[in-house]
Parts: sequence; structure tokens; C-alpha cells
Amino acid sequence: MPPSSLRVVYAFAREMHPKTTDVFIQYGTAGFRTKANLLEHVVYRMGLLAVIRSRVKNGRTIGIMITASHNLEPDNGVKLIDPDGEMLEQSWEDIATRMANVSDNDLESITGQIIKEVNADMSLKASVYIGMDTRYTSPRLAAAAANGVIALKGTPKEFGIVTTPILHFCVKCRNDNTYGVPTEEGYYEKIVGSFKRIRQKLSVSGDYNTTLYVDGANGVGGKKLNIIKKTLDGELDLMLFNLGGNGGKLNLNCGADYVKVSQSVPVGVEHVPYQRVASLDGDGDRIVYYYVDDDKKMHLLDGDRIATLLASYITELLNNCGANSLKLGLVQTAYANGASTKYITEELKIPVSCVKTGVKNLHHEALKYDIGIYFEANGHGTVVYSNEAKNTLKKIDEDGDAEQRKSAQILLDFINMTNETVGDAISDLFLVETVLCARGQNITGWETTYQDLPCRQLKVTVQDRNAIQTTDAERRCISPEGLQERIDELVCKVESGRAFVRPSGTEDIVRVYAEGDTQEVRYIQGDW
Ligand code: G16
Repeated sequence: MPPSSLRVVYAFAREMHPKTTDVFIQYGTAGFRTKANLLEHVVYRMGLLAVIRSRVKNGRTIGIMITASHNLEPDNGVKLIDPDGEMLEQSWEDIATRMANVSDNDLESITGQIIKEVNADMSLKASVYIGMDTRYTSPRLAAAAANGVIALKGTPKEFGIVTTPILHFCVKCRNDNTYGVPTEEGYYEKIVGSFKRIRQKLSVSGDYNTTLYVDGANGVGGKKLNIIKKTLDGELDLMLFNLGGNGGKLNLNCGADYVKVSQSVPVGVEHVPYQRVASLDGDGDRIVYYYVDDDKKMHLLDGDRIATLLASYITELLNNCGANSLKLGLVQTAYANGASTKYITEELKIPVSCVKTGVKNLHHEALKYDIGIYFEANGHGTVVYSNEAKNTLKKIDEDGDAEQRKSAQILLDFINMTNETVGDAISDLFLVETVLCARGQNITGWETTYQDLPCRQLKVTVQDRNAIQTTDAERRCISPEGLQERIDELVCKVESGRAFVRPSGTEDIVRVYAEGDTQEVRYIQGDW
């Protein structure tokens, strides 16, 4: 594409997606997120950037997802997906921020500069997959993204309403056809197909029952489960709630984030004592489980619990098939409950690392292991498996004895059922249900593995959240001066106490986390 053609970049911007605000916007924990009416120019520019990125990657497909995931309906957002289905490479986040904030008048020249800096060959083909969540502002933004792609002569392909993980999956498959077929049907075939295959190898026994209640957060995840439900052949009986009808609002008093942060049951779900419920978030990339007891008390089984459940089951299968040489590790963030970390290191004897919030950070750390399990406590996570791990298991499936082969086959199906590109509520749901079924376990059995330390999370609105800066995987605060000392003073009075503050990268707030040996501690300390 000759440089003179870049004029069209400005023309599209001015005529169709002008920048109408001077509010600075930054590529945060999961892309750009803010009020939907401030985003159209940003999304258009991400269409441009996706084409440049595709050309830098020799024409491999890049993804653009329009979503603000767990945020409430008035917000929206956009994130880019790299060719392997992973989040955008972090060194490009600054480029994205530069491009999003420049004036319309300077857009043409900045685009030209960026093309030079990243050495993009603009004569190559470029392919961009675009997906969106169920927000009413999403179609308009998806159209802006497609216009950005067209302005730089790339080829957009629109997937309509999909979960974020489905789009990640399709991008990966488009660039690596050994992973699967890059369509929504291809996703169901791989994930749900593996679930059904594995279930036929396991008999439903013990305390496990096949009924699962689901809180769909009035978002896309529940809608997709409604499609899947009809194909499960009785292997799992899904009772779906919060599917977006009856005036239910996206993520409002429901969904995984609400359940985890408020530690309350969502509205819109029928509650039967001891019935396990899976709660998804708005774009289907997070999941937590819970149940209520006879006293209507909610018991939460969050991302830490899912991580430990999967880690212990995979370890068991590895032992059974004699593949103990494979290195398995778990990745968490500062939000991980201290009791879970203790259980993983002392009982499961699995190495744990702690990284900054954001699945992009956890994912890369997990890739250092042959089998890396990563979960944020908020229910965002998955498992990644190295080629070495996959090949070892395939070899055992060919050469091992009957017992070893059986475990290797289950593990190979388990791998196939995992969306390795990113945290995926639907894939995680099938993984959890598989483990519970294999163990004949109900949700209270799962809960007894360890006891969470009582914890509390708050959102605090401040004038400038970026005044707070952190270090040590966000566990310590280095600015403003004196804040960490004050936290330390309070925490040292509490048995098993731990607390930290950090600015959110998805909402205009500061997050505060604290845990201690009893829930009452928060009252002793006063204003929690
Ligand atoms: C996104 C990220 C998660 C992160 C969450 C909250 O989730 O993908 O990794 O934990 O935001 O981030 P923060 O605390 O910086 O606001 P989602 O589900 O909203 O995409």
C-alpha cells in the first residue's frame, strides 16, 4: 500500500468515526475500557492497528473483541488478540495507546510513523476477525472496527455475538489448523465433543449429580450454553438462569464478578440448598461456583478452588500414567486466598508463582511449565500444555500398559476440552464437571479440601487512581508515600493478615483486598 493511500485513514476518521473527546485513554488490564460513547474513534483506530499487526505477522489473522466483560452495560471496550489466540503482545500496548489518543488531524502521520517503526510490509494481505458481546453499543463499535480494517485494505471477518474465548479460539485455529476449525461450530465440536467423549469413559457415581444450575450474567455465555445444552445427550443437565430476558441487565447484581466481589448470591437464580451453581461473567471468560446451605449461607468456590481441583486431578492422572517427569506448576495473583497457596505448596506440593493481575501476565508465566495451570481468584483462567507434554502422553497412549493408556487417554481428552488460548468459562465448566464426575464428588466434598481465609474486597473511587503505584506483583505499594506503612501497621495486628491496594485497569476505581484468620477482624479494624 503506497504511503499516499494513508489519506483514507484520515478521511474515514473525520467522516465516520471522529475523535470527539480529549479524555486520555490507556490500554489497560484487558484492552481499552470506558463509557461506550467515548470509544468509537478508539475502536476504529484498533481496526487500523490490527491490520498493521497482521502484516507484521506475515498476514496471520489478528482478532478484535468488542466487550467490557464484567463491567456494567453502559461501559464497553476493545481488545486485540494475537495470532496464537493470546492477548496482544505487551510491547504493542503503548503503540495502541498512542494511536488511540492522537487527534484526527495527526492520525495519518502517526499511522505512517508506526508502520515504519514496526517495519510492516503494507503490500501483504491482512486478516482480522471481529467479535462482540451482547451490549447494545457493540454492533456500532464492531462496525467501526471493520471500517478501520477496510481503511488499510485488510479483510475483516465478522463473527457477530460470541464469547471472548470463542473469538480467541477461532483466531488460533485460523493460524494453526491443527488446533481446530475456526468457527463457533468448530469450537463446540472440540470442547463439547471432548467432554462427551470423556464422559463416556467415566461412569457417573458417588455423590456427583448431573444437574448444574448456571447464572449466565445476562450475557453471551448463557446464550451459548443454551445452544450447547441441547447437544449434551443427558451427560449434564443444565438449568440456565439470567439469559438476558425478563428485564435482566448485563452483570447487574449477577454474574461471576458480582458473586465473587460481593460474596452474595446473584438475583434471578433459583436457589436449592446444596445444588451447585456456576456463575459466568458477561462475555463468558470467567466462572466461579457456589452453593447455599440450609441456612441460606452462600459458599463460594472461586478461581483458586478451580485451579486446585484441576491441578490435583491432572497430577493424579500424570502419576497413573507414569508421566511424572512433566513439570507442572500453578500461577496465581495477589488476590489468591492465602489458604489456597498453602494447600497447593504444602499438600499438593506443586510450585506456585505470583504475578500481576491480568490473564496476559498469568498466561506467559504458565507457559514456563510443561503443564501450567493459571487462575485468578475471580475465576479467570485455564491450563496450558507444552508440546513436550502432549507428545509424552501420546507416546504413553501408544506404548503404555492398559492402566497407563487409560489415564493418558483421559488426559488427552482433557487437553482437547481446554481452551488453551485464554480463560474460558464454558471450557472451564466442562473441566470442573469432568473432575467432579471422575471423583464421584459433590460440591461440599470439593469444598472440604481446604478452608479459605475470610477475605474482603472493596472498590474505592479516588480522584486519580494512577496515583497508586505498586511493586512485588502488586502486593506492595510504592506511592503515595506513607500508604504502605499504614497498611503494614494495620495488617501486623491481624493473625494471618494480608492486605494490598492497586489501581484497577478496567474500571475507574482503586481495588482494596484484605484477608485475616476471622471475618470479624474487619470490624475490629473499624472502617472495612
Ligand atoms: C479483566 C482481566 C482480568 C482481571 C480483571 C480485573 O477481566 O482479563 O485478568 O482480573 O479484568 O482487572 P482490574 O482489577 O485491573 O480491573 P474481564 O473478565 O473483565 O475481562
